[in-house]
Amino acid sequence: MRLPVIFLFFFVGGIEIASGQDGDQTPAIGIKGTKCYDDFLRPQRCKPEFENVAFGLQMEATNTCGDNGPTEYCEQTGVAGTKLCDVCVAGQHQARYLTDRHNQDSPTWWQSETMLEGIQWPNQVNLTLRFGKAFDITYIRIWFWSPRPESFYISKKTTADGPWIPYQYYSTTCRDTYGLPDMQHTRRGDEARPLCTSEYSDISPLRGGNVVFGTLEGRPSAYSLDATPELLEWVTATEIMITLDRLNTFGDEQFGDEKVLKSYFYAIADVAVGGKCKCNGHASECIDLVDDYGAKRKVCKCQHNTAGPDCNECLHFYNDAPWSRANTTHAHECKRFIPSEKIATSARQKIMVAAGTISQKVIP
Ligand SMILES: [Ca+2]
Repeated sequence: MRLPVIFLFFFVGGIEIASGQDGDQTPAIGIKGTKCYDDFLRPQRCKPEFENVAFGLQMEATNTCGDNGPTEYCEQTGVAGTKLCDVCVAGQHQARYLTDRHNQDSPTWWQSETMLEGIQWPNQVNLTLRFGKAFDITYIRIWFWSPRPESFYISKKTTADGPWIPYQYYSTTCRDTYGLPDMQHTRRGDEARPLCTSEYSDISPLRGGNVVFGTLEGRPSAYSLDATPELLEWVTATEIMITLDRLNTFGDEQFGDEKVLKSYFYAIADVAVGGKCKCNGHASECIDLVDDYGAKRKVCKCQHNTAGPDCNECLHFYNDAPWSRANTTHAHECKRFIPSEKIATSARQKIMVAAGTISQKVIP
């Protein structure tokens, strides 16, 4: 049974939190960025617009129906003994359909091979999405075209060559499969850790079930995000991976009937990632940069005399103070560096003035 659409949004230091599990909308996309200077040209914290970071990005799948030759699959109708079968051929349900324009009336979808080809625990299917730079992620929404899995999890990277960090587990068997308790909240001071919930792992609905992972949901310090470095790091990702571990079944696969095995597979119509290009409060937009090899990637259009892909350093000669992230009360604009020799000369002259060895007039 489909549950009503429930999305809760609240603003915490400029980051929106989405929650709720069943719904057809992609929430909050399109919120405009904020300006880096006010009307009096004073620097202020700024952010790029809120977007679906996944849209149009090619997701990679470790398994796709049709890639190893035509794959017959049968649809779950929910009625025993009644199965409509079809054949998936190469290109028909490829991974690019995970992140194309989502039309819920006639969706396109990615689909795996079936249980007959060995798709089931402990064999995994991984779906990977690389952003090419850091983003502040608010939610990840997965719109299933098959029943939701019995067990799957989301992980992320925060640097290109860093490790995969678990983000969220979904399982009816949290303890047995992932060694975690089934819970939906963290404790204050221990908030950057993944949770496991069994709430969204039923075999029903057979089609159209959503899972929305709000990165700050159930984390007490979400209300003071700016003052919580571990959560600022928690929402940061350069790539995400969805690992599909175990299919949901009606238990009828144990008899080995081919038609039954062909009726179990993963299918996903849309993956949306709501977030903002991470610029540490120093840019109001991200722009596409084409490298020498023609590859396109996003970089922040840095303001406040900052530089780097995430405005994560000061411009050359603007190191008067250490680089810092902008916050609601202070933009932490990088200031022009005054060479130490000049400072030393100035200090020396002040000492000489104090000592009465030179006149005040000679000091510029
Ligand atoms: Ca699609």
